[in-house]
Amino acid sequence: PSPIRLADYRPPAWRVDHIELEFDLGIDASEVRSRLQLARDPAQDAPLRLDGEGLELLAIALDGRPLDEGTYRYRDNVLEVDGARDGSVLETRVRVRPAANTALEGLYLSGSRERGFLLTQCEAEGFRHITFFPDRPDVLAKYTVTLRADRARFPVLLAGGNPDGAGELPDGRHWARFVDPYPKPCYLFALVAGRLERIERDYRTADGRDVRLVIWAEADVIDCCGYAMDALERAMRWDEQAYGRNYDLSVFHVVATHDFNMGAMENKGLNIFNAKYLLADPDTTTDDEYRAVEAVIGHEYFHNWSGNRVTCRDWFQLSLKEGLTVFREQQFSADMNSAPLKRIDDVALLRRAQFPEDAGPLAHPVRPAQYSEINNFYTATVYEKGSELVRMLAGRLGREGFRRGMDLYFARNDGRAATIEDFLTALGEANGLDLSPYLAWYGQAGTPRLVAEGRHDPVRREYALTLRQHTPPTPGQPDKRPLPIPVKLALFDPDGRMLPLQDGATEQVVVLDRAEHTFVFPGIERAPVPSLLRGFSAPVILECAYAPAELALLLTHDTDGFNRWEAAQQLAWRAYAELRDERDRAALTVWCETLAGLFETMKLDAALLADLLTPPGEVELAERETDVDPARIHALHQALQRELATRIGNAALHARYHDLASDAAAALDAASQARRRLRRRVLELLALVDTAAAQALAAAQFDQAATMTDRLAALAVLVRSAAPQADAALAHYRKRYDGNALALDKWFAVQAQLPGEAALARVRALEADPRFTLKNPNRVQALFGTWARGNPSGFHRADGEGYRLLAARLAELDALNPQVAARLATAFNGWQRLEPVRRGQARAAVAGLADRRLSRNLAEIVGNMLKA
Ligand code: B3K
Ligand code: ZN
Repeated sequence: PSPIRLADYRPPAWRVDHIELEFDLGIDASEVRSRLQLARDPAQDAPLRLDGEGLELLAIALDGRPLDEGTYRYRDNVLEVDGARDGSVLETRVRVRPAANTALEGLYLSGSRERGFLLTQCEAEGFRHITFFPDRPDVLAKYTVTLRADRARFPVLLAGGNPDGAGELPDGRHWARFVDPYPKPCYLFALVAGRLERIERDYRTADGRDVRLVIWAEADVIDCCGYAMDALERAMRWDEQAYGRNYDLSVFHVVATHDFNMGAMENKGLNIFNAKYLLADPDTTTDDEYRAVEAVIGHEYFHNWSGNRVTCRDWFQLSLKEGLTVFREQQFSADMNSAPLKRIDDVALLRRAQFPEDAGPLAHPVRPAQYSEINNFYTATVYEKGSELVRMLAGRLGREGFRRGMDLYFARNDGRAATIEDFLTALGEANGLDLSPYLAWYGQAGTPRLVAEGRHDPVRREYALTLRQHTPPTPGQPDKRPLPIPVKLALFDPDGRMLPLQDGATEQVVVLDRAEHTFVFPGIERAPVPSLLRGFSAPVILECAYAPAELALLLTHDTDGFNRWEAAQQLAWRAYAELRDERDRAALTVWCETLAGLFETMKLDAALLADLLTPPGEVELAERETDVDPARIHALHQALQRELATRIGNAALHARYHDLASDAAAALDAASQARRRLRRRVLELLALVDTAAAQALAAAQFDQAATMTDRLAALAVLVRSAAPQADAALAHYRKRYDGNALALDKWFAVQAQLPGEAALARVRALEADPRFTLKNPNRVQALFGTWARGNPSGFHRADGEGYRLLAARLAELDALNPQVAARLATAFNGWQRLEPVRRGQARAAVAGLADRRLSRNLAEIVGNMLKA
């Protein structure tokens, strides 16, 4: 199939101003009647064409008259109708089959036939699996939705919008109607029907609207929804205060399902969540997961303005809603928790997930120019790099300027399907600035390299900082242009004090908007140490020839928490390279000494210390190498951390572990979470230098843990260090949590992290476990995702067995759920940079897949993988 191109965009020839939908719901078969009020674009002369996939057409009428065969055609997923005029009404009746829908797109069944419930997922193009419609985001319609079903089997009936009546029908059936006053694209349509429990809360918006908040879940997990409800209320208040955005319907529903292709979905008035990002209780939820629930609750809620009230003109503009909403979510999380820790987490994620994507065969711009399957473009680039672009713009405008710009953006585009140009124009106009140079960031793939070189002139008492940029070529984009790169910086004197710059300020932003430029700072007496790209002010790779002692100075004295961590990362990176190349240990020594010093002082926040003590992971280390050998990287990564643990010393590690362990309460406050984070890190380090003792501590911690955070941390140490206590702990865990899907996912995932050769046999054993199924995306991610995407030494075997197993499962999975298969296939990203033996094996496995009959989703990923 030929790709869809941004350059080919045309406005819709036919709009739908109003749609009435009626559902007669059943597990095996559901009937959908639709009534479309059509409007024609007078400037275009195209026949009426509607999207529809896998629909069984039962009846069709135009302007009240049934259509004769020959006046309409349904083929190749398009329904073409003759004789439609501006103002015509098209009615169709179709049958769909929810229980047979394993792709989890359109109308499907979550859970078992006997007890499960029905729900929909439409973004990006699922609505065409429900009824005939122009399935594109620039067709905005008002929805009236009526649901009918058996009352005993489907006591709860929900759709987006405000409730507009409900009642009884003959034969034990009932109905409910919902009207959404806000025009929306069809990807935001949703319904839910089945046996669900609820928790509720009343909320009054800042502008005085009373809203009923309802979270729905199956009976066995309804007690785990309270945390999400609190988080929702925090998110709503935050959006009122930070952006002046109020909620706009009288109800807000959130529903939890265990069967979901991604994290959650922002359907208007009826958010649907993967249970993983909604349910939370101390017995099954880790601290990181609590924060993820809060973040995703915020993310989907914030979409109500950035995505729903203002939506995207076409799917190329996806980052208009996703990058912006991730940015808003990150701000929210930073305000609710710790801003520097949040920044560290976000940048670590960017480096782990987005940088490799941007450097490999799947690289694409934040606004892609073409796609074959849009679901393949819900990527770290569109989301996380997209957020970084918004962050640069926000930094450029300052807090108030950005708020002014956002106010104008929302006011001007409310009820519209907008573009990234609309966004930049509003931000710029509100501030009297031309932001169009930043558009280049949206169109150019690849991570820019920023090279910094400082020169101090003691005679002129000047510091000259030369910045250069270049971006390596990416598939289809051999030549790159310079981009505007905002570099937030400070200068430190050799004693670790910040020097005054312009107007006495100690921090300044310079923008490199060409290939090279030198910035001169006057009045600098002694050679300073520059703290560059503070807070990670641009998504680039900084190359600066710091001496190890200079990085140690920043690690110790920088006032920017993020840059302290960054200095530790840079030191660790060099220390790693020294070990790898068997060179002198200058950086290694400084890294160990400085961190050991910080470890002793006890002054640092425990969570920041835990992060400082964590070097870049194996995926990030591989990122900077050619002829990658993941087994060797794993060994060096362990050796690197062993050096650090040795320098800190057994005694200090034991002492700190016991000090932290004395507080075993389950409290969720920041200080308790920070202690648990550091305790985990200390236990991991201890396992490298005093293994048997660490394993005994881990076993005891596992038995006595008051939180899942402590329990899972202990279990991970036991499993990964192949402890004699590991099997008993796994068996105990398995028994305790049998029947708890989310806890069992962690049981699969922790074993999929087994390093090295042992992983494959374990993965094989686990896929034969009766609790494993390819039909559940969370389970697939827990086992195969963790192994293939998060455990390089376990997946990348020199004998190629890992690649062959994954390829075989991808083929099976693709027949069930193409979206999940395509995402898992990205595990092969980076295969070209493997050492020759593994490279040959990986290529053969990917090529073997490409020879099969694949979904459009998987075919595109595999094809791109082989093209570059
Ligand atoms: N908008 C959805 C993602 C839909 C993915 C479709 N394959 C969740 C989110 O980003 O909020
Ligand atoms: Zn989103």
